[in-house]
Amino acid sequence: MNFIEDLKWRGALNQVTDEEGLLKTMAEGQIGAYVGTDPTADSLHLGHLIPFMVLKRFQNAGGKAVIIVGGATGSIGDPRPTTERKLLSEEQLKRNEQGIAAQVTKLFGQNGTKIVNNADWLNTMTLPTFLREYGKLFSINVMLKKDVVASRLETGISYTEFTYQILQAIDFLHLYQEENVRLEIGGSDQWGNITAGVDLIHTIEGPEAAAFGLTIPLMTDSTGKKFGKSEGNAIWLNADKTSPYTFYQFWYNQADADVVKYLKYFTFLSKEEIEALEKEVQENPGARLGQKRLAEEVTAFVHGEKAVEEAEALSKALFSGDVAELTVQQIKDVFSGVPGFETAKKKQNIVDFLVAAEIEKSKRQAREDVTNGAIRINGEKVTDVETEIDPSSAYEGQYVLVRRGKKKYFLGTVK
Ligand code: 545
Repeated sequence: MNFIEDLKWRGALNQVTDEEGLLKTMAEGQIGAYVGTDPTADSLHLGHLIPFMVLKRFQNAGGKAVIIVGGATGSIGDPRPTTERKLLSEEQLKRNEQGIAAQVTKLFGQNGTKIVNNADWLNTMTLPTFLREYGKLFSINVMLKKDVVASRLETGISYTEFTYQILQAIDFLHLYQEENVRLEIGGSDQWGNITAGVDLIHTIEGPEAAAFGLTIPLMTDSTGKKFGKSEGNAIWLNADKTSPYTFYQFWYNQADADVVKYLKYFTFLSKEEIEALEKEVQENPGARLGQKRLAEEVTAFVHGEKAVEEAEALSKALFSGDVAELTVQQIKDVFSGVPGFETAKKKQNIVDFLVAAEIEKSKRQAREDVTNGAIRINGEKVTDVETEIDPSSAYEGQYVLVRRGKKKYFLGTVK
């Protein structure tokens, strides 16, 4: 399968400006492709990962990968379909730039990937140059027809955001001229900006110039919901914002109906490997082999092999109830974002404690669960209803971890 056929099979191709031309150009010799990202946050999340994965596939197919961190474009703001953005402060931009650059460096390693900042050529351009050399080549009539701009004509759009597409187009031209970049890749929301670049290159370099654009569809899950959130929170690529354990679990918990789709889209496994997993999922869904492989592959890509081992060890500990040795950091990672309860430092009777924490609805139910051996405190089974528990006896006195039944954990913060 060639690059495009592979993307189609993976469901990762939305639009491409000239499929035949692109494949022909790729066959003629090594070319570059680029993905741009604006430093509007200090970390990427899963929604942003997709074009980078396609860029990686392009690299694996023999191409050269170039990434723009948009110091200049980020200071302007790509118009959203709804409302005007707030300008970011210089400080914020710098901080975000560093975060994003570190992340893409980690994803791509040093193997020939070029990471550049468009501030290097856009911030030094004078206004007359901009207007004479580029502005003159853009038709307002065409610019107004771009989807995002059109959708903002009702609600309003500033001159600044309206101009954004020209900046992104200049970037493509710059990389075309300086880095042999022939293809720009982005999510489907980037089609208007990408085609602005292709058009600019054709105007300046001639209609036959080999410049192409490719977009990727927005991912949805089997219920039609926007993909990439867990309990309403975005899944970030930065380990300080979403722990590798939470990241791993996010993938592990995907539905059978989605897992093959995600294996195609988010891993570098081959068609044969994915088809074998598909069979496994159909024949033995309970084993969750597809989900396990998905979690391992994506976690390894984003956080490294070691993070996979740690996430799996932690999952095992939680599953078996063997939690006494967990560190405070591991507890924070596992339970961040999960509702918990607060408890006082003082010793408490187990039954009263369970009811006060709202783990049990009534004292009667609490007694029954304790007697039946369904309750564990910090990994240890408590079966005597007269037990006095000391909430600050483990985890540096900060937490008490309760398990009810086989799976359900509750985290108490000791106040
Ligand atoms: C800038 C200069 C270029 C080419 C592209 C750009 C950025 C582009 C854009 N892209 C999005 C983005 O989001 C912010 C990231 C937060 C840290 O705005 N104009 O920068 C997203 N992009 C990835 C995908 C996207 C897109 O990073 O393309 O479609 C999301 O999946 O929205 O010369």
